[in-house]
Amino acid sequence: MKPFNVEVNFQTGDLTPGKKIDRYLSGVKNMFFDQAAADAILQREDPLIYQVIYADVPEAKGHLGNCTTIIYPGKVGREFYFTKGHFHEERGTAEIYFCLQGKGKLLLESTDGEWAILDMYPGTASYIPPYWSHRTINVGQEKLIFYCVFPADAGHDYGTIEEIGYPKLVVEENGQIMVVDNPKRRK
Ligand code: M6P
Ligand code: ZN
Repeated sequence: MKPFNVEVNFQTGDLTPGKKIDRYLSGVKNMFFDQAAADAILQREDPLIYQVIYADVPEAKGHLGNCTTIIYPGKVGREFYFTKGHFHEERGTAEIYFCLQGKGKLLLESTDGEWAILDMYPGTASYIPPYWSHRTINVGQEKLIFYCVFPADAGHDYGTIEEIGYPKLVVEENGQIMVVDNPKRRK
């Protein structure tokens, strides 16, 4: 394999050349707290919630996967748009998120059940240690754009989060961004 460049556009989040994955509400609906609010939106439209654009890197040991993520501004009920969130299949692998645009929160939970939340704004480089699941949330009015680097063979495990959810929700209450308990959390 030969060295190569990709070009990252800090304003749009485009990564070229790259492979784009679009996540629409219909595909991530079950992750949101307020299912009635999600259904009401889906009656009218199926909004694009986020996109991930991956550089073409082999998913093999020794390589570094990298991508941009663009989360659109919006809410389902009171809950801000977010990524599904995942553990790495290979639990002992870390990741770095470097924020390029917008205002976000990074919600994390470890396999020990400890949780944490970090602010994301242009210039923050968030370190996600091994054994911590991670979800990003756009709490701003603009797109949230960040660049990620991870061991290319880390893999995504969505099942655990789909099953038990996160202990916290990030919602808007009286115009304020609030981190509240998730009443639907299973564990
Ligand atoms: C970041 C990385 C990607 C991940 C994406 C979206 O860009 O962690 O590996 O796919 O966020 O998050 P999710 O896969 O949880 O939807
Ligand atoms: Zn990850």
